[in-house]
Amino acid sequence: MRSGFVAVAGRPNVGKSTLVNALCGGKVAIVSDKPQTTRQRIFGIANGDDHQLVLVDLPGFQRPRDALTERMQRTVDTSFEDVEGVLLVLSARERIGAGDRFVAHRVFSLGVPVVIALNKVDRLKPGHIATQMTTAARLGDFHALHPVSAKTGDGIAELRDELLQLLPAGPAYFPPEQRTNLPLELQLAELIREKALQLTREEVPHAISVEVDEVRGSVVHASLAVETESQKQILVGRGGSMVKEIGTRARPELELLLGHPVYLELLVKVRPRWRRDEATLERLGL
Ligand SMILES: Nc1nc2c(ncn2[C@@H]2O[C@H](COP(=O)(O)OP(=O)(O)OP(=O)(O)O)[C@@H](O)[C@H]2O)c(=O)[nH]1
Ligand SMILES: [Mg+2]
Repeated sequence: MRSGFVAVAGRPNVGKSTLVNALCGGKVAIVSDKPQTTRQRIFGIANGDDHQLVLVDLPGFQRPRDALTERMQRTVDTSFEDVEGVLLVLSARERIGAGDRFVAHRVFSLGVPVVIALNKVDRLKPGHIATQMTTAARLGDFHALHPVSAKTGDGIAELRDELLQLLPAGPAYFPPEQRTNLPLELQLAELIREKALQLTREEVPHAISVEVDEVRGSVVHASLAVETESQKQILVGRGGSMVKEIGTRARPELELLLGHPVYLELLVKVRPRWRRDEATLERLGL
């Protein structure tokens, strides 16, 4: 049996969570086209007959602006201990630049193997991919470099095999049926937040937090908090249309996770400056 942890690092929005889901063969982390989607450390546990690979999905590297983003960056900074390697994720769709070099500088100094995933190569011309691979290769003394598409699955099996090679002999840290470390209520809250992120833009996605207040039988009570009255109006939508749509999109995924039909009750409220409130952040598990 081989087992161990591999941290997943990179700038916001490069596709770390999509990649973790693809490598685990199932959804453990929520995904959106907005940066700073992932706010906490999420394990994606990939089991095989003779291995257990625990991918540690992380927030993107960022310069903290408030208590929330400070906590997010602290999570990143403290998650590189006791890992067998780091998966450094880059987006092939964007210029590999200063932000990536900043992350690279940090992960290449850890003294563990760094595997680079050049993600989002789908629909890119081979010549462009080759150029991006050359740039990526200059980031540091990498162990391996894989062009992949977390979206189409291209290159994922090869990347997974590469990561398995990093694992030493060891026990399974989690029971085989466990997919992630997040408690069930946090998983439910995250799925709801994902739908809210998909449907909002500009500053609104960053101001949303979701808490599951109660799961009683088939009824799930959850509240979405934003920071201002105008954000609340956006999230509620005309005649409640927005919050209704969030519920419609979230419900099938909650049902899949819980394994039974769900009646979802969503409440939208204003919690001024929650991103600066340590007690609230603590309660949200951030
Ligand atoms: N075309 C394409 N898009 C991708 C691919 N992987 C991820 N994406 C998209 O990139 C966006 C960001 O994906 P995430 O997985 O949330 O990115 P992340 O790095 O976890 O982002 P943060 O948690 O905010 O740091 C989403 O819109 C994904 O659908 C890919 O291989 N190809
Ligand atoms: Mg993420």
